[in-house]
Formats: sequence, structure tokens, C-alpha cells
Amino acid sequence: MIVKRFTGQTVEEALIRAKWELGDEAVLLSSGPAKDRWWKFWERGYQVLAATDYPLPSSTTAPDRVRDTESSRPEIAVTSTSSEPEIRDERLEEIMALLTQMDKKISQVSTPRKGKEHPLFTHLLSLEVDEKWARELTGFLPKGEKDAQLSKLLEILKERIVLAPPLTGDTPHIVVFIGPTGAGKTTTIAKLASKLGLEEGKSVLLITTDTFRVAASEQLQTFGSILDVPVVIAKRPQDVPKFIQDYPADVVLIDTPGNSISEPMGIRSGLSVVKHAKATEVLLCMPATYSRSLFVDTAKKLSQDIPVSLCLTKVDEALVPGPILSALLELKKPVMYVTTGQQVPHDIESAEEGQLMSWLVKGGAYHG
Ligand SMILES: Nc1nc2c(ncn2[C@@H]2O[C@H](COP(=O)(O)OP(=O)(O)OP(=O)(O)O)[C@@H](O)[C@H]2O)c(=O)[nH]1
Ligand SMILES: [Mg+2]
Repeated sequence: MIVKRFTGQTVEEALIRAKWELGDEAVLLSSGPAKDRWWKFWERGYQVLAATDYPLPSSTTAPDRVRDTESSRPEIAVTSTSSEPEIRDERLEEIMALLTQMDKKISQVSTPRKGKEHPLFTHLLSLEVDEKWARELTGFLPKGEKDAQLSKLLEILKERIVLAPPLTGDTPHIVVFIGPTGAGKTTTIAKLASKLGLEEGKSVLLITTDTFRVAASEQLQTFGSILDVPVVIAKRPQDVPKFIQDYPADVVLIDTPGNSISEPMGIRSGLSVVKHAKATEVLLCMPATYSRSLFVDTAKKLSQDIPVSLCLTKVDEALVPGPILSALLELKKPVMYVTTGQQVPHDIESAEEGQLMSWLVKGGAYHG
């Protein structure tokens, strides 16, 4: 009988090696975590002890890559074969029984705690929440009715995701809008200008510093003339303070060119507008259609540690809320607005007053 130890990153991998080398008749004697450290490139290793009564056929030896590594491993034991068929059969039966037990244990190991997961854990995974956050959030939840659990989850999220109050127009605001290209900065400015100007009766000034993109200033001027709000073009960040002085207004909304995170010059220029304007708020417009990592990287690079509030744009186009939920938990930046479509001025809502939190928890269409 040949008894030999095989190792792998998983028990299954070690078993495949055993079958490969000893043949299909090989039986499993034991399995578990590997006891030596030759697999030092891996974090964990597993070993199986397998046996066969048959001589190794030369054609079933492992391929070169496998054989090279196997041959350098220490064998636990190699025993000689027995010539007594009955004794061999008894031992074979014992070994088969052992094998059956081990098979059960292995299948338990390979399907870890599935039945024990919190029911909301799978719900959060289906919304594409990061596994790390899904596990952490559901760790706080008691077992019980799904609705009660969702309400508890909502409470937990309200403690962790800060919502900033909307611009009221009660005090003067100088708000600079930054964000990646096409995020919806200019459209959001038009929506807010309309809300604050037409609905709340505040005086509004629009300033664009976007002189890079063709027709960028015309886009804002068109909105300005429809809303009957003055629009001025600042060619340099240094020109912004003079316009603010010359056109006194309750609310000044300042547009900047869209920035790519690979263009540090553009990012610096947007932040220079923030500095020169002496902004009271900086709104970082971020598309809710981004993946978690793109959202987090872009938000960090564009805001460069200055305090910003988020305006989540295009939530109507986001298929699931999980990536954004995960990103918000990671970023810990307050959310002030959510934009829900292309319509000016309707498709915007305050994060505090709108559907954001319940959408993050339940998913589905934003206004479903
Ligand atoms: N579906 C949807 N589309 C939006 C939303 N907000 C803006 N858009 C659209 O997104 C496109 C880009 O909007 P802009 O406001 O020009 O974006 P921007 O960030 O100013 O773009 P740049 O100045 O080029 O960086 C336009 O077609 C908008 O109509 C939204 O909430 N939902
Ligand atoms: Mg724009």
C-alpha cells in the first residue's frame, strides 16, 4: 500500500493531486490544514493523506509542473503492500467509511455557514453592496421580520451616512460645483437656480469658469436667460471675486469644467476657483452610476481633502444602489442633493427630504 500526503490551497485541490498521482482507486485517509510551510506563497494550505493498494501506473504520474513540486515534498509514510487479500479488504472498508465521513466534512467546509448568514446579508449582496459592508451592517441586526430588519438597517445607515441640509437662501451662499466630466454639474446649477430663484424668490447669480469646453458657457447662458438670472463668464479663477462684488446676490452658483482624475492641472484649477471665490459650500457632483471604486477614487482625487458635500447625480440611471451605499460608507462625506433625471427644474431633491435612504436600503427604481 502506498500512503502519501498531498497539499493544495484548498482540500479539493489537494484531492485532485492525489487522484492524479495515485489514480481513481486512491482512498482518502485524512484531511485538514497543512502542517508545514512549504506553500509559503499562500496564506493557507490544506493537506490530504491518501492511499492506494495498486502500484502507480507510469502513465498517470502528474504532469511536469505538478510532479516537480510534489517530488520535493516530504512524505508522511510509505508502507509496504500486504499480500493478504482479506485483511486488505477489511482495511479498505474501514478506509472507505473514513472517506465517507471526510467527504461530508469537506462539503461542510466548502459551503461555509450559508444557512447561518443573516437574511438581509443576501439582500444587500443582491443590491451589490460590498461583501465587507453587507457583513458589517447585518452584524448589528437582530433576527426577525424582514420589514423590522429593514427599518433597523435604515436607522443604522442614518447614523453612518450624513445628510446635509439643502441650500435655503436664508443666508448668502457662494457655491462652487466640481465633479468629473458629464456628471451633471451645469444641469444641477440650472435646477437649483430655478428652485432658489423662481420658487423661493432669492436673487441668484450664475458664474461659469468653464471656458475649455465648446459651448459650455452658452449652455449656462441659455439656462440663465430662460430663468431670467444673470450669467457671467470668468476666464480665470482670480476674476471670480470681482463678479461676486459687482453682482450682489443671495446665492452665487459657480460652474467649473469637468475634471478627469488623470489631469491634476484641471483639478487644481477647480480648487483654485473654490479658494478665490471664498466658497461657503463646495458641491461635488458624482454620478450614482459609477462603480464603488471609481466613485471613491474620483471623489477623493477631485476634492483633495477640502470639505465638500456630495450631489448624487443620475440616480434614475443607477441599476442598483449597493455600489453607492458602499462608497458613501467609505467616504463619510455628507450628501446634500440627489438628481433624478434631465428635467430642469423638477429632477432634483434634497437628500434629507427625498427618497435617498430608503432607496439605498431597498433598491429598485429610484421613484418606484
Ligand atoms: N439621467 C440623468 N441625466 C442627467 C442628470 N443630470 C444631468 N444629466 C444629463 O447628463 C448630461 C451631462 O450634463 P451636464 O450638466 O452638461 O454635465 P456637466 O457635469 O456639466 O458636464 P461637463 O461640463 O461637460 O463636465 C446631460 O445630457 C444632462 O441632461 C440626471 O440626474 N439624470
Ligand atoms: Mg458643465
